Amino acid sequence: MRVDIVTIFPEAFAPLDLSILGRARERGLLEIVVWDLREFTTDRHRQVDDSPYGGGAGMVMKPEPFLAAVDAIRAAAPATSPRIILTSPQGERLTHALARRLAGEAHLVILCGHYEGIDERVGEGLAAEEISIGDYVLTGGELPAMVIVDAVARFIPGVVGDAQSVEADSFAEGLLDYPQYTRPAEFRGMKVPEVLLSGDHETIRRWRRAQRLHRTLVRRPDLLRVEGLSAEDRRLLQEFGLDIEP
Ligand code: 9D3
Repeated sequence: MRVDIVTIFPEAFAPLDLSILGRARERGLLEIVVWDLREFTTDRHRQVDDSPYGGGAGMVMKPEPFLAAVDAIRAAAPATSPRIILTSPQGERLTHALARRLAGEAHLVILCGHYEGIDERVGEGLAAEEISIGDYVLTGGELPAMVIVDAVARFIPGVVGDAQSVEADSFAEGLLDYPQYTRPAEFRGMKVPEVLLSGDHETIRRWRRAQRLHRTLVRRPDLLRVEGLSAEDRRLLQEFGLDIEP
């Protein structure tokens, strides 16, 4: 997959050189090109923003540099027809499902918003889709762009070592993860649950599922389907003393 990112802060994307994404890029599974929006201005002051028509506080990002940047990206990758994404607090919320759909594309272009936002005609002229990463206010679209790349890249075959872990991921199944422990068996008076030391793999499997159900009921009931739990899941919670009122 190829991802082009257009931003006024190209240096903010250094984290994409590290860790799992850095390795995916080295291995050619993921190509990321970061473009400096200011390079696509034509005026002496390299101005990327201007005051809003109709008045009001703050500045709005001008349309021309974004369109010129996308023209340059299309010229650099003429074989693909990229899906164009605008980072925006007004966008569709990024979810596991949306990330997986985006991972099916050969080419994404992400335009990072700043200030009060981007001139509306950018999205219109490019038939772009707007994406938000959640209901909290950030200072710009750079972190959202990196979050989108990270969430999408995990679905590219080979990026995450264990392909099974991608599909078993908590949000794929609509359940949170069970608690994890490693050595030592006792740490500052806190013991690893006995069942995990038992070597009884079937009981461990059922304990872990009960933990996942319990945590999801308590912390994220919104993740559970309207029908609620199956009778079998209820029995599992009871077995480990984790049942809660429906
Ligand atoms: C929604 C608030 N806006 C109304 C006055 C102003 C505004 C605040 C913050 C406009 C842009 C921003 C910068 N945020 C993003 O560009 C952004 C974002 C976010 O703030 N939260 C979650 N996802 C995203 S994607 C882009």
